[in-house]
Amino acid sequence: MKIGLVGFAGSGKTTVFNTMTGLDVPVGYGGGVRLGTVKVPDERIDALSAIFSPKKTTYAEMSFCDVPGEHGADKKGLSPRALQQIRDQDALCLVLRDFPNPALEGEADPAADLEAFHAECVFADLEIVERRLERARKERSDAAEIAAFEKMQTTLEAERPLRSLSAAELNRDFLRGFGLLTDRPLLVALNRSEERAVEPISEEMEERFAELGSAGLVLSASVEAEIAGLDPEDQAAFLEDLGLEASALARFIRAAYDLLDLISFFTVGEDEVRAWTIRRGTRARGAAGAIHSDLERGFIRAEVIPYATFMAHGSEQAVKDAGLFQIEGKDYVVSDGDIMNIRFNV
Ligand SMILES: Nc1nc2c(ncn2[C@@H]2O[C@H](COP(=O)(O)OP(=O)(O)OP(=O)(O)O)[C@@H](O)[C@H]2O)c(=O)[nH]1
Ligand SMILES: [Mg+2]
Repeated sequence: MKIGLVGFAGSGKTTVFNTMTGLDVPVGYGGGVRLGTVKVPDERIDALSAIFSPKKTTYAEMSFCDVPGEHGADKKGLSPRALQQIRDQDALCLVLRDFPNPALEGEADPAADLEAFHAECVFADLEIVERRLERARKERSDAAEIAAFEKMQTTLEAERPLRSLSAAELNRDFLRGFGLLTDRPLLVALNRSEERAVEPISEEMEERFAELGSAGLVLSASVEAEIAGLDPEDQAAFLEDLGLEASALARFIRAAYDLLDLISFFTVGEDEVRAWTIRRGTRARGAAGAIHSDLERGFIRAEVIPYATFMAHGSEQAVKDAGLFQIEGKDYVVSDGDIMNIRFNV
C-alpha cells in the first residue's frame, strides 16, 4: 500500500516521513520526493515465525511518499507536480500544521488548512470531471458513464468529496485511471508541538473529518521522529514519558487499516511465514489472487485455520485431530488472522 504524505509547505511532512520510516532525511525547506517502506508490525507473525522457524519471515508493507510543499510568494497551494505525485497513491495522509513554525508567517490554523486542501482537491477533480463529461457527451458515450460523471459533478459542486459516495451511488469502474483526489481514502495527521502530543482532537474537527469521510490522528512529529530512531527497547520508555501508548507508526497503521477496512491473512511453512493484506469482505479466491494471479485462476479450495485456533492447538495436525480444520470454497469470506493454504491447479 502506498501512502502519500501531502500538505502545505512547512507542515511537517518530511518530519512525519522520518517518524514513520525511522529514517533521518533532512527537514526544513522543500527537498525532493522521497520514498520509504516500512514493515507492518504484527505479533501474530512473530509468534508463527517462532513456531515454524522459516527461512524467511515477511511482514506486510506500507510505503510512504513524501511530497514537498509549494513554497514562495503568497501561494499556499499544491503545485501541479505535487498533484501529479499524489494521484498515484493508494491513500493520502494530509499533514496539518498545529505547532508554531518560526519559518512561516501566521499562527497555525489546521482547520483552515484542512478546508483549503479540500477545496483544492475538489477544484482539481471538478476540472477533470467536467472535461470528461464534455467529451463523453460529444462522443455520445455510454449513458451509465455519463450519469456517473454527472453524479460526480453535482457532488463536487456541493463541495463534497467523491469518497463520500457509496458504491451503490457511484459506479467506480468509470473512474479508473483518472486519479481523482477526493476519491482517495484520506487520513489527517494533526501535527502538534510536544506539549500537546496527547490532547484529543476537538469535537468540531472530528465532525468535519467524518463529513469528509476521513479519519484523524494526532502526532508530534519532531519528537516522535527522534523516538523512532531509537532502539525498540528505549522507544517504549520515551513514549510513556510523553503519555503515548504506542509509536506513531503503530497508531498510524491502526488508523489506516481501520479507515481502509484492511485485514491480514497468513501463509505459513518451512520456507516462509508471511502476512498478506486484503480488504475486509474479500473472498478466498480474491485473497488467493493477492498471492499470485495463478492461484486465483487455478483456485480449487482453501484450507483455513484461524490464528487463535492454531495457537490454541499448536500444530496443523492437532487442529485436524480436534476436527477444526476448515476446507473452504472460492466464496468463503476470509477473516482477519486466517492461516490459509490455497490448493490450485494451472
Ligand atoms: N515544534 C515542532 N516542530 C516541527 C514539528 N514537525 C515539524 N517541525 C519543524 O517544522 C519545520 C518544517 O518541517 P518539515 O518536516 O521539513 O516540513 P515539510 O512539510 O516537509 O516542509 P516542505 O517539504 O518544505 O513543505 C522543521 O523545522 C521541523 O523541525 C512538530 O511536530 N513540532
Ligand atoms: Mg518536506
